[in-house]
Amino acid sequence: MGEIKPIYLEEKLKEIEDSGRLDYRSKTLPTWCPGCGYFSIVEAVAASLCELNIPNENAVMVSGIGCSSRFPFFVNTYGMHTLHGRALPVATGVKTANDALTVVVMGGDGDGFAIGGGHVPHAARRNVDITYLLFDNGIYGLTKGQTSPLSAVGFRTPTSPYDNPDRPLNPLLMLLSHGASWVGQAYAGRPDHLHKMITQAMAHRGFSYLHILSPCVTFDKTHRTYQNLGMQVRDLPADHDPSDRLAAMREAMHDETPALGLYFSEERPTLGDALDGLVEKAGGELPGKVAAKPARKTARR
Ligand SMILES: Cc1ncc(C[n+]2csc(CCOP(=O)(O)OP(=O)(O)O)c2C)c(N)n1
Ligand code: SF4
Ligand SMILES: [Mg+2]
Repeated sequence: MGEIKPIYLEEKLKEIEDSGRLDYRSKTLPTWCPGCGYFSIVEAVAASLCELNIPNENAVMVSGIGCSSRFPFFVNTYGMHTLHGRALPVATGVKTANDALTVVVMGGDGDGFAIGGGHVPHAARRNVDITYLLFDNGIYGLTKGQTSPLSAVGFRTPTSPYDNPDRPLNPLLMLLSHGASWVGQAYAGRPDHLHKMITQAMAHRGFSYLHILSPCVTFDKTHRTYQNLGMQVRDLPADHDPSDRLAAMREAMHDETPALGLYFSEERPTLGDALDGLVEKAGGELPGKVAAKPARKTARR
């Protein structure tokens, strides 16, 4: 058995300072409730931007409306806090206008699968080269705890005082069938794994969808709690083949015991590639691509 070492606060603070990831946090501190799962997501995104050495001015965070969608305020990058459910089309425009940018979309389960649900299939099938981080707390947090399309059956909320009778959607299965070229799942209670998954999702060329399970500690005391999720989540089987879409769909069917990890990944032309091809076919000239700023010389980790 390996040696167990205590972690001292001073050492931890020094490690965080030396890592360089604080450069990706803004001076605005998150306004989330203490204990909200979203804190580990902002930490993980900052760590991934740092690890991938993405210049702050080359990254754009685009969100909708919700507690989760406050995210762009808390990172030191460009950001757009758009309309409820409309982050994906805005992000598609940003990426299409300037392919050199790293565009990350974030939002809640209500934002993405209720009001914004119509946009998800199209971003996936067109393989827009952006990353979509879906913060799934199974509830409308910002508006004080109503059911969302991802709420569990039997969940009692202000909009379901006699228990929620509606079967939740299965977002992983949907994204796999819509044609997303990268699909994964992580849990806010496993921050190291979450960070690895976000890094992989951002590094993928094409539409990457990361489903992040995250407790709303204020409005859900019974279902998606740290205690319940801690017992439910498992890793994808070690022999899972992420190039096999059908195998990924079979795994996604086990939504009672959600598996964490990379479900599916494939390389295929992006929307940007298709548009460039279209310009060429029409005999037009491609405008000079805006050059990406060079990555920082050394990763400060
Ligand atoms: C067009 C429109 N409809 C409704 C609302 C009210 N509203 C704001 S956030 C929200 C849902 C938030 O839930 P979710 O997207 O899951 O994010 P969370 O707060 O849980 O992170 C709703 C219904 C709104 N702001 N705009
Ligand atoms: S209401 Fe829920 S989702 Fe919103 S910040 Fe508080 S704990 Fe997080
Ligand atoms: Mg929510």
